[in-house]
Amino acid sequence: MSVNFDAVTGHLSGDGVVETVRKVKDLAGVFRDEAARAAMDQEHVLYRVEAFEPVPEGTLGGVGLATTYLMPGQVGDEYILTRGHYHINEDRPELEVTISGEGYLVLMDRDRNTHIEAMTPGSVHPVGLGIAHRVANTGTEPLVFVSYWASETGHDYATIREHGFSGRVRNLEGVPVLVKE
Ligand code: PAN
Ligand code: ZN
Repeated sequence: MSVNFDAVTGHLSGDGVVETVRKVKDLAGVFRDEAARAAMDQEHVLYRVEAFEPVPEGTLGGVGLATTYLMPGQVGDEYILTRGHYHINEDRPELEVTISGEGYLVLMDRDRNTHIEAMTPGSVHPVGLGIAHRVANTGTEPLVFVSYWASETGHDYATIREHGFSGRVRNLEGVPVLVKE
């Protein structure tokens, strides 16, 4: 079984690649300014993910690979971002590789300490054990990055949906800043 990965664009293609589209309507409650999100075109696409998982999620035996295309822009003064998650198996790490664009990887440990790492073309970011992760696009072009994780990892979205991150990447007078909450 194989698929094709375009190392220049990040595009994954072939049988077995699954595309997921996340629109404004899918990210209710994710941004600090929910009223601003609610006032936007609900069909506007915030990000797309092309994923290749050679074995079903949650089972042993494969490495997942996904390209995320995160759109530029803001909701209120907060940069457009991915929902973010912990891994269900806390002893499973991840790797993020930036293809193009610019932004920040937002990392939060179980004690809710949050920090950011700048993502620029070619930057490689290990996501350590038990670390929630999301990405914010602070540039003017799509931020494209590739993620790798073990198939048995599993994704926990509920914890972040309920508690969020302890910091948000916001545009303060033209400068992206991690603002602690
Ligand atoms: C990534 C993410 C992708 C979309 O492939 O799943 O960037 O973000 P959300 O899944 O938080 O909506 C990854 O972290 N995989 O484990
Ligand atoms: Zn992940």
